[in-house]
Amino acid sequence: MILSALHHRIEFPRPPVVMGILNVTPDSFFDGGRFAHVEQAVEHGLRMEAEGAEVIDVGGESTRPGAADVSEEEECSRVLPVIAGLSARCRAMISVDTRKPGVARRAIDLGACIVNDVGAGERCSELWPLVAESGVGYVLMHMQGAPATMQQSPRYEDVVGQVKRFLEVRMEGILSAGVRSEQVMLDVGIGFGKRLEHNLKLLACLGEFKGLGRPLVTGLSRKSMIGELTGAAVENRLPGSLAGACWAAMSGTEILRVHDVGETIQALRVVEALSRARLA
Ligand code: HH2
Repeated sequence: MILSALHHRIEFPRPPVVMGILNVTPDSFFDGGRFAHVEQAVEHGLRMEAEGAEVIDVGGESTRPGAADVSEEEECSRVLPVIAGLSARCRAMISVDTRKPGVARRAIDLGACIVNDVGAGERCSELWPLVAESGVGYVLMHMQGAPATMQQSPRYEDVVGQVKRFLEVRMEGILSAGVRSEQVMLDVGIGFGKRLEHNLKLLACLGEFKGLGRPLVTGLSRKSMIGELTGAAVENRLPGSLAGACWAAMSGTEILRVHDVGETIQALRVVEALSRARLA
């Protein structure tokens, strides 16, 4: 399976790609406000690259439950200088975590080669043609509802079946908008309009999404499901995040979206060595 994002090409199977999270927001649930200055943010991106991140995911709008919308101009003013600074200095792929076609377009002009669309294709009529014409990679993530209200009463009859069907239908839409399947990654959207039981079921059944034939992105780093399971506050959720990352890797996730790059890579190395030893 090939992932193609502008001039980058990754061939799977191989050990998971680590996508380092770089939020330049005042209010992200873990790193909000930590990288308020462009230089600090760029340095953090370079640090994650040095630790082994192959993708740096730059976000300018928090999508934590209850988060307020941010205007396009505000989002651009947060992410674009950081993307420009990173593209001048880092070799990792730069991803822009945005739901807005206008932000995505300007980020691509400055060197972003992946659009991470947690909006689940809600603005697909503008976003998908942009992805098709530019050749960037595209993460299609499932979300029920919108960040402001998504955790109020998420409901599913069959969460795995419904999320799978959603991703299948959206994949068809993407392809008919002219995007090549090699550009697409899929994400079940842990925590986006889902209760703990839904998140657990999706993670337990990640293998069922392998049949969709595209690389899976999984993001559970420090999320509230870990707090619900352990009682740990967000700053103490690294052990739970590492356990979740190892589980996702063993279930076949190709790309892991994490805050703690060096620690995750160390954990993944152990999983990889054990998987190899089992086959030897
Ligand atoms: N989770 C968050 C943001 N973007 N993108 C993908 N593809 N998958 C995810 O699970 C995902 C995502 C939320 O986490 P974070 O960026 O750390 O927080 P916030 O939304 O508060 O900025």
